Amino acid sequence: MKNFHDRGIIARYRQYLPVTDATPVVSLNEGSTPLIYSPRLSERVGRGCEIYIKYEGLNPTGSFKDRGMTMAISKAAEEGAKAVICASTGNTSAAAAAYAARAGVKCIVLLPAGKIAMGKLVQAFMYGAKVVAIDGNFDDALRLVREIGETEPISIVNSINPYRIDGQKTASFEIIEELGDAPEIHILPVGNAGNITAYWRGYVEFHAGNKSTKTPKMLGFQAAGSAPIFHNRIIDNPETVASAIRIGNPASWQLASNAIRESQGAIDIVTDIEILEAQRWLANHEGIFVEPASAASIAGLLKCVGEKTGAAFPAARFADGSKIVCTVTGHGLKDPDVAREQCGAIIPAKAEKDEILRHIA
Ligand code: AN7
Repeated sequence: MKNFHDRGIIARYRQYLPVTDATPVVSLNEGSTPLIYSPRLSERVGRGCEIYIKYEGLNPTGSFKDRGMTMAISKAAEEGAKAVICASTGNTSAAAAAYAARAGVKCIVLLPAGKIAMGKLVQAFMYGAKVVAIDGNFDDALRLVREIGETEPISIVNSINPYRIDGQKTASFEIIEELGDAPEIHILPVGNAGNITAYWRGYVEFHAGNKSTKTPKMLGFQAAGSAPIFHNRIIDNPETVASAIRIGNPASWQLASNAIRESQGAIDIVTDIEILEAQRWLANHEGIFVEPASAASIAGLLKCVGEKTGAAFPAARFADGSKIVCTVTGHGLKDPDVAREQCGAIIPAKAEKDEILRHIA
Protein backbone atom coordinates (compact mmCIF):
# COMPACT_ATOMS: atom_id res chain seq x y z
CA MET A 1 0.00 0.00 0.00
CA LYS A 2 1.27 3.42 -0.85
CA ASN A 3 1.91 5.80 2.01
CA PHE A 4 0.44 9.14 1.11
CA HIS A 5 1.11 10.60 4.53
CA ASP A 6 4.34 12.30 3.60
CA ARG A 7 2.31 15.50 3.67
CA GLY A 8 0.01 16.83 6.37
CA ILE A 9 0.93 18.39 9.68
CA ILE A 10 1.70 15.13 11.51
CA ALA A 11 4.23 14.14 8.87
CA ARG A 12 5.74 17.63 8.76
CA TYR A 13 5.97 18.21 12.52
CA ARG A 14 5.95 14.70 13.96
CA GLN A 15 8.69 15.39 16.51
CA TYR A 16 6.65 18.21 18.06
CA LEU A 17 3.43 16.22 18.34
CA PRO A 18 2.32 13.48 20.77
CA VAL A 19 2.26 10.66 18.19
CA THR A 20 4.11 7.34 18.11
CA ASP A 21 4.55 4.52 15.62
CA ALA A 22 1.33 3.10 17.08
CA THR A 23 -0.66 6.15 15.98
CA PRO A 24 -2.55 5.56 12.74
CA VAL A 25 -2.15 8.87 10.92
CA VAL A 26 -5.52 10.06 9.63
CA SER A 27 -4.64 12.89 7.27
CA LEU A 28 -6.04 14.76 4.29
CA ASN A 29 -2.75 16.59 3.64
CA GLU A 30 -3.82 19.54 5.78
CA GLY A 31 -1.52 22.45 6.68
CA SER A 32 1.30 24.06 4.65
CA THR A 33 -1.17 26.84 3.81
CA PRO A 34 -0.03 29.99 2.00
CA LEU A 35 1.38 32.96 3.88
CA ILE A 36 0.45 35.77 1.51
CA TYR A 37 2.10 39.19 1.59
CA SER A 38 -0.50 41.96 1.43
CA PRO A 39 0.83 45.09 -0.26
CA ARG A 40 -2.35 47.09 0.27
CA LEU A 41 -2.70 46.30 3.96
CA SER A 42 1.01 47.07 4.38
CA GLU A 43 0.38 50.43 2.73
CA ARG A 44 -2.57 51.15 5.03
CA VAL A 45 -0.49 50.38 8.11
CA GLY A 46 2.55 52.28 6.83
CA ARG A 47 5.89 52.94 8.61
CA GLY A 48 7.54 50.06 6.79
CA CYS A 49 5.32 47.43 8.38
CA GLU A 50 4.80 44.22 6.40
CA ILE A 51 1.42 42.51 6.65
CA TYR A 52 1.03 38.83 5.84
CA ILE A 53 -2.14 36.77 5.62
CA LYS A 54 -2.12 33.15 6.73
CA TYR A 55 -4.84 31.72 4.51
CA GLU A 56 -6.26 28.80 6.47
CA GLY A 57 -9.28 28.55 4.19
CA LEU A 58 -7.07 26.47 1.90
CA ASN A 59 -7.11 23.48 4.22
CA PRO A 60 -8.92 20.32 2.99
CA THR A 61 -12.29 21.17 4.56
CA GLY A 62 -11.80 24.92 4.17
CA SER A 63 -10.75 25.95 7.66
CA PHE A 64 -7.92 25.77 10.23
CA LYS A 65 -9.85 23.11 12.14
CA ASP A 66 -8.23 20.41 9.96
CA ARG A 67 -4.89 20.89 11.75
CA GLY A 68 -6.42 19.98 15.09
CA MET A 69 -8.71 17.33 13.68
CA THR A 70 -5.97 15.23 12.05
CA MET A 71 -4.49 14.94 15.57
CA ALA A 72 -7.76 14.38 17.45
CA ILE A 73 -9.04 11.71 15.05
CA SER A 74 -5.65 9.97 14.73
CA LYS A 75 -5.47 9.70 18.53
CA ALA A 76 -9.11 8.59 18.77
CA ALA A 77 -8.35 5.87 16.21
CA GLU A 78 -5.25 4.86 18.16
CA GLU A 79 -7.40 4.52 21.30
CA GLY A 80 -9.87 2.35 19.40
CA ALA A 81 -12.75 4.83 19.42
CA LYS A 82 -15.78 3.74 17.44
CA ALA A 83 -17.49 7.14 17.52
CA VAL A 84 -16.60 10.81 17.97
CA ILE A 85 -18.75 13.79 18.87
CA CYS A 86 -18.40 17.56 18.82
CA ALA A 87 -20.39 20.71 19.34
CA SER A 88 -19.78 23.26 16.63
CA THR A 89 -20.58 26.58 15.06
CA GLY A 90 -19.86 24.74 11.79
CA ASN A 91 -16.20 24.38 10.95
CA THR A 92 -15.27 21.92 13.69
CA SER A 93 -18.17 19.72 12.62
CA ALA A 94 -17.10 19.84 8.97
CA ALA A 95 -13.55 18.82 9.89
CA ALA A 96 -14.64 16.17 12.39
CA ALA A 97 -17.00 14.63 9.86
CA ALA A 98 -14.34 14.50 7.14
CA TYR A 99 -11.57 13.01 9.26
CA ALA A 100 -14.00 10.57 10.92
CA ALA A 101 -15.10 9.43 7.47
CA ARG A 102 -11.48 8.82 6.55
CA ALA A 103 -10.86 6.92 9.79
CA GLY A 104 -14.04 4.88 9.38
CA VAL A 105 -15.54 5.97 12.71
CA LYS A 106 -19.01 7.30 13.38
CA CYS A 107 -19.32 11.07 13.80
CA ILE A 108 -22.04 12.95 15.66
CA VAL A 109 -22.24 16.73 15.48
CA LEU A 110 -24.33 18.97 17.73
CA LEU A 111 -25.15 22.28 16.09
CA PRO A 112 -27.14 25.35 17.16
CA ALA A 113 -30.28 25.11 15.00
CA GLY A 114 -30.50 27.73 12.26
CA LYS A 115 -27.13 29.31 13.06
CA ILE A 116 -24.78 27.30 10.86
CA ALA A 117 -23.52 28.66 7.55
CA MET A 118 -24.84 26.65 4.59
CA GLY A 119 -21.45 25.46 3.31
CA LYS A 120 -20.56 23.97 6.68
CA LEU A 121 -23.91 22.27 7.15
CA VAL A 122 -23.76 20.51 3.80
CA GLN A 123 -20.19 19.42 4.52
CA ALA A 124 -21.27 17.59 7.68
CA PHE A 125 -23.99 15.78 5.73
CA MET A 126 -21.82 14.94 2.74
CA TYR A 127 -19.05 13.52 4.95
CA GLY A 128 -21.69 11.31 6.51
CA ALA A 129 -22.04 12.69 10.04
CA LYS A 130 -25.16 12.32 12.13
CA VAL A 131 -26.32 15.93 12.34
CA VAL A 132 -28.28 17.00 15.42
CA ALA A 133 -29.50 20.61 15.55
CA ILE A 134 -30.33 21.65 19.10
CA ASP A 135 -32.73 24.26 20.25
CA GLY A 136 -29.94 26.28 21.87
CA ASN A 137 -26.63 27.99 21.09
CA PHE A 138 -23.06 26.69 20.78
CA ASP A 139 -22.44 26.99 24.51
CA ASP A 140 -25.45 24.76 25.22
CA ALA A 141 -24.21 22.27 22.61
CA LEU A 142 -20.74 22.11 24.18
CA ARG A 143 -22.22 21.58 27.65
CA LEU A 144 -24.28 18.67 26.27
CA VAL A 145 -21.24 17.17 24.54
CA ARG A 146 -19.33 17.20 27.84
CA GLU A 147 -22.27 15.47 29.56
CA ILE A 148 -22.54 12.83 26.81
CA GLY A 149 -18.78 12.22 26.98
CA GLU A 150 -19.07 11.42 30.70
CA THR A 151 -21.47 8.52 30.26
CA GLU A 152 -21.11 7.30 26.65
CA PRO A 153 -18.19 5.57 24.90
CA ILE A 154 -17.79 8.46 22.46
CA SER A 155 -14.60 10.55 22.07
CA ILE A 156 -14.99 14.31 22.29
CA VAL A 157 -13.13 16.13 19.50
CA ASN A 158 -13.85 19.70 20.55
CA SER A 159 -10.80 21.73 21.56
CA ILE A 160 -11.25 20.60 25.17
CA ASN A 161 -9.49 17.59 23.62
CA PRO A 162 -5.82 18.65 24.07
CA TYR A 163 -4.71 17.00 20.82
CA ARG A 164 -6.69 19.63 18.92
CA ILE A 165 -4.58 22.47 20.30
CA ASP A 166 -1.41 20.48 19.59
CA GLY A 167 -2.33 20.14 15.94
CA GLN A 168 -3.32 23.76 15.55
CA LYS A 169 -0.03 25.09 16.96
CA THR A 170 1.70 23.91 13.76
CA ALA A 171 0.46 27.04 11.96
CA SER A 172 2.95 29.06 14.04
CA PHE A 173 5.75 26.69 13.08
CA GLU A 174 5.00 27.23 9.39
CA ILE A 175 4.99 31.00 9.80
CA ILE A 176 8.36 31.01 11.60
CA GLU A 177 9.87 28.76 8.94
CA GLU A 178 8.55 30.95 6.16
CA LEU A 179 9.49 34.35 7.63
CA GLY A 180 12.75 33.06 9.09
CA ASP A 181 11.64 34.28 12.52
CA ALA A 182 8.46 34.97 14.45
CA PRO A 183 6.53 38.12 13.47
CA GLU A 184 6.26 41.07 15.87
CA ILE A 185 2.47 40.85 16.02
CA HIS A 186 -0.05 38.10 15.33
CA ILE A 187 -3.76 38.87 14.91
CA LEU A 188 -6.54 36.27 15.19
CA PRO A 189 -10.32 36.07 15.46
CA VAL A 190 -11.41 34.60 18.80
CA GLY A 191 -14.44 32.37 19.38
CA ASN A 192 -13.96 29.35 21.60
CA ALA A 193 -10.41 30.67 22.07
CA GLY A 194 -8.57 27.46 21.19
CA ASN A 195 -6.72 28.82 18.19
CA ILE A 196 -5.08 31.82 19.85
CA THR A 197 -4.04 29.42 22.63
CA ALA A 198 -2.60 27.03 20.04
CA TYR A 199 -0.67 29.68 18.10
CA TRP A 200 0.87 31.00 21.30
CA ARG A 201 1.91 27.49 22.31
CA GLY A 202 3.54 27.03 18.90
CA TYR A 203 5.42 30.31 19.12
CA VAL A 204 6.62 29.59 22.66
CA GLU A 205 7.79 26.09 21.71
CA PHE A 206 9.78 27.19 18.67
CA HIS A 207 11.30 30.08 20.63
CA ALA A 208 12.35 27.66 23.38
CA GLY A 209 13.88 25.45 20.68
CA ASN A 210 15.88 28.40 19.26
CA LYS A 211 13.94 28.37 16.02
CA SER A 212 13.03 32.03 16.49
CA THR A 213 14.58 35.00 18.27
CA LYS A 214 11.30 36.34 19.67
CA THR A 215 7.62 35.67 20.25
CA PRO A 216 4.87 37.90 18.84
CA LYS A 217 2.31 39.96 20.70
CA MET A 218 -1.00 38.15 20.30
CA LEU A 219 -3.97 40.35 19.40
CA GLY A 220 -7.36 38.65 19.57
CA PHE A 221 -10.61 40.07 18.17
CA GLN A 222 -14.09 39.02 19.21
CA ALA A 223 -17.34 40.08 17.56
CA ALA A 224 -18.83 42.95 19.55
CA GLY A 225 -22.04 41.00 20.31
CA SER A 226 -20.13 37.87 21.36
CA ALA A 227 -17.23 39.20 23.40
CA PRO A 228 -17.03 37.39 26.75
CA ILE A 229 -13.25 37.67 27.11
CA PHE A 230 -13.24 41.38 26.25
CA HIS A 231 -16.06 42.11 28.72
CA ASN A 232 -14.77 39.56 31.23
CA ARG A 233 -18.18 37.96 31.70
CA ILE A 234 -20.20 35.11 30.15
CA ILE A 235 -22.52 36.36 27.40
CA ASP A 236 -25.80 34.44 27.66
CA ASN A 237 -27.20 35.32 24.25
CA PRO A 238 -24.24 35.97 21.94
CA GLU A 239 -25.08 37.48 18.56
CA THR A 240 -23.02 38.26 15.46
CA VAL A 241 -23.20 37.89 11.70
CA ALA A 242 -19.94 35.93 12.06
CA SER A 243 -21.73 32.72 13.10
CA ALA A 244 -18.44 30.83 13.56
CA ILE A 245 -17.56 32.98 16.58
CA ARG A 246 -21.04 33.32 18.06
CA ILE A 247 -19.82 31.96 21.40
CA GLY A 248 -20.58 33.36 24.87
CA ASN A 249 -18.55 31.10 27.15
CA PRO A 250 -15.32 29.98 25.44
CA ALA A 251 -13.78 26.67 26.50
CA SER A 252 -10.20 27.99 26.34
CA TRP A 253 -11.01 31.34 28.01
CA GLN A 254 -8.30 31.09 30.68
CA LEU A 255 -5.60 29.74 28.34
CA ALA A 256 -6.33 32.49 25.83
CA SER A 257 -6.19 35.15 28.52
CA ASN A 258 -2.82 33.78 29.59
CA ALA A 259 -1.55 33.86 26.00
CA ILE A 260 -2.63 37.46 25.58
CA ARG A 261 -1.09 38.53 28.89
CA GLU A 262 2.19 36.60 28.52
CA SER A 263 2.68 37.90 24.98
CA GLN A 264 1.87 41.49 26.04
CA GLY A 265 -0.89 41.52 23.46
CA ALA A 266 -4.53 42.54 23.77
CA ILE A 267 -8.14 41.44 23.35
CA ASP A 268 -10.49 43.78 21.51
CA ILE A 269 -13.80 43.79 19.64
CA VAL A 270 -14.99 44.57 16.11
CA THR A 271 -18.58 45.28 15.09
CA ASP A 272 -20.52 43.27 12.51
CA ILE A 273 -20.34 46.26 10.17
CA GLU A 274 -16.55 46.39 10.51
CA ILE A 275 -16.35 42.63 9.95
CA LEU A 276 -18.38 42.72 6.73
CA GLU A 277 -16.51 45.78 5.44
CA ALA A 278 -13.20 44.01 6.04
CA GLN A 279 -14.50 40.86 4.34
CA ARG A 280 -15.44 42.80 1.20
CA TRP A 281 -12.26 44.92 1.30
CA LEU A 282 -10.00 41.88 1.45
CA ALA A 283 -11.79 40.15 -1.41
CA ASN A 284 -11.85 43.37 -3.48
CA HIS A 285 -8.30 44.51 -2.85
CA GLU A 286 -6.29 41.35 -2.36
CA GLY A 287 -8.39 38.65 -4.03
CA ILE A 288 -8.72 36.73 -0.78
CA PHE A 289 -12.26 35.65 0.07
CA VAL A 290 -12.77 34.63 3.68
CA GLU A 291 -15.78 33.94 5.84
CA PRO A 292 -17.04 36.69 8.18
CA ALA A 293 -15.39 35.32 11.35
CA SER A 294 -12.05 35.28 9.58
CA ALA A 295 -12.45 38.87 8.47
CA ALA A 296 -12.46 39.82 12.17
CA SER A 297 -8.65 39.68 12.12
CA ILE A 298 -8.50 42.11 9.19
CA ALA A 299 -11.16 44.35 10.75
CA GLY A 300 -9.07 44.20 13.92
CA LEU A 301 -5.90 45.34 12.17
CA LEU A 302 -7.83 48.20 10.56
CA LYS A 303 -9.24 49.15 13.97
CA CYS A 304 -5.69 49.36 15.35
CA VAL A 305 -4.70 51.59 12.43
CA GLY A 306 -7.79 53.82 12.44
CA GLU A 307 -7.95 57.10 14.29
CA LYS A 308 -10.21 57.50 17.31
CA THR A 309 -11.36 53.88 17.15
CA GLY A 310 -10.49 53.36 20.81
CA ALA A 311 -8.41 50.32 19.86
CA ALA A 312 -7.01 48.30 22.75
CA PHE A 313 -3.70 48.10 20.85
CA PRO A 314 -3.40 51.22 18.66
CA ALA A 315 -0.94 51.07 15.75
CA ALA A 316 1.21 53.72 17.45
CA ARG A 317 2.43 50.74 19.49
CA PHE A 318 3.58 48.83 16.37
CA ALA A 319 7.36 49.18 16.04
CA ASP A 320 8.46 50.60 12.67
CA GLY A 321 9.04 47.80 10.16
CA SER A 322 7.04 45.26 12.17
CA LYS A 323 6.03 42.04 10.51
CA ILE A 324 2.35 41.43 11.27
CA VAL A 325 0.52 38.19 10.49
CA CYS A 326 -3.27 38.05 10.31
CA THR A 327 -4.75 34.57 10.30
CA VAL A 328 -7.85 34.24 8.17
CA THR A 329 -9.37 31.06 9.50
CA GLY A 330 -11.98 29.90 6.98
CA HIS A 331 -12.85 30.09 3.28
CA GLY A 332 -15.39 32.62 2.02
CA LEU A 333 -17.42 29.92 0.27
CA LYS A 334 -18.36 28.50 3.67
CA ASP A 335 -21.02 31.17 4.09
CA PRO A 336 -22.54 32.02 0.71
CA ASP A 337 -25.70 33.50 2.24
CA VAL A 338 -24.03 36.30 4.19
CA ALA A 339 -21.85 37.06 1.16
CA ARG A 340 -24.83 37.08 -1.21
CA GLU A 341 -26.63 39.67 0.93
CA GLN A 342 -23.75 42.03 0.27
CA CYS A 343 -23.62 41.58 -3.49
CA GLY A 344 -24.88 44.18 -5.91
CA ALA A 345 -27.68 43.57 -8.41
CA ILE A 346 -26.94 41.15 -11.24
CA ILE A 347 -27.19 42.84 -14.65
CA PRO A 348 -29.77 41.10 -16.84
CA ALA A 349 -29.09 41.35 -20.57
CA LYS A 350 -30.14 39.95 -23.91
CA ALA A 351 -27.56 37.67 -25.50
CA GLU A 352 -26.39 40.52 -27.77
CA LYS A 353 -22.99 42.10 -27.96
CA ASP A 354 -24.20 45.70 -28.30
CA GLU A 355 -26.43 45.50 -25.28
CA ILE A 356 -23.65 43.96 -23.19
CA LEU A 357 -21.23 46.70 -24.24
CA ARG A 358 -23.80 49.34 -23.16
CA HIS A 359 -24.08 47.70 -19.73
CA ILE A 360 -20.36 47.43 -19.06
CA ALA A 361 -19.36 50.87 -20.31
C1 AN7 B 1 -13.72 30.47 10.74
O1 AN7 B 1 -16.34 25.31 14.49
O2 AN7 B 1 -15.76 27.11 17.34
O3 AN7 B 1 -11.24 30.84 18.96
O4 AN7 B 1 -17.24 25.07 16.44
O5 AN7 B 1 -14.78 28.58 12.54
O6 AN7 B 1 -10.28 28.66 18.22
O7 AN7 B 1 -12.74 28.90 18.53
C2 AN7 B 1 -15.18 27.72 15.14
C3 AN7 B 1 -14.36 28.76 15.43
C4 AN7 B 1 -12.47 31.57 13.98
C5 AN7 B 1 -12.63 30.86 16.30
N1 AN7 B 1 -12.73 31.49 12.68
O8 AN7 B 1 -11.57 30.01 16.67
C6 AN7 B 1 -16.50 25.67 15.66
C7 AN7 B 1 -15.79 26.86 16.15
C8 AN7 B 1 -13.49 30.50 12.19
C9 AN7 B 1 -14.04 29.55 13.05
C10 AN7 B 1 -12.98 30.68 14.88
C11 AN7 B 1 -13.79 29.64 14.43
P1 AN7 B 1 -11.44 29.58 18.18
